[in-house]
Amino acid sequence: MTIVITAFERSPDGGKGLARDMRVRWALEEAGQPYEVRLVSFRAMKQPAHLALHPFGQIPTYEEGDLALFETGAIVLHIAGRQAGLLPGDAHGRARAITWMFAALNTIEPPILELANAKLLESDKPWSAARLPLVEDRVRERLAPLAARLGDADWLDGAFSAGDLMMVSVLLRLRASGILDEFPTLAAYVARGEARPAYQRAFAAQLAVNAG
Ligand code: GTB
Repeated sequence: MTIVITAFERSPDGGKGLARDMRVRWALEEAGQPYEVRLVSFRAMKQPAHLALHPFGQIPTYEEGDLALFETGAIVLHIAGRQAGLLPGDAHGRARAITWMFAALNTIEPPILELANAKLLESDKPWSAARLPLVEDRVRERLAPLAARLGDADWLDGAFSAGDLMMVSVLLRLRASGILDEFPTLAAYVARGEARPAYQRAFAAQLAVNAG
């Protein structure tokens, strides 16, 4: 059954891997699953055909036969559950890897998104300069315990898992802010994720869309 995902026809980052189709592409590459990509414009994302797949009119979506999914957490979990390599074989290890996926999405990503929004949407507000350091500190408050838990390990809980895939995907967005470099072990962790051949293939594929 062919897997079809959606991605931006023209990504605002020009294909630097920051849009959320990247984490789905990466998971599919790690799982060795071929897939096709349907590109959608910002306008098309809000039309009924796409809204039937994604109630919030966003990318990415995932279709496989009569299954249609949205939300990258659910999509990556679905992919990881069907192939070896992204989730450990033992039940406890599997549950811990899924816990890290949730930690990435529920604990680490929100302050990072808040920072992105503060820079993107609020920079013209008179209070922006006063607020920004507070938002940056909220990110640091999450990264410090994450770095402490990672320690000098390569991955969060033994072998690379979907938990690492999601965590690296979330942390990547911080690079431009300089905050990631304040935590050298996390910067190295992200670089390890990016160095994986599956990541490289996914990155090249989404860059090709935007370069074309
Ligand atoms: N919780 C959902 C998930 O994880 O799947 C969030 C999906 C989401 O935010 N999708 C964004 C979207 O479709 C694209 S990734 N936005 C359009 C809309 O809401 O109308 C967010 C994103 C976009 C661009 C960059 N960039 O260029 O740097 C980074 C991240």
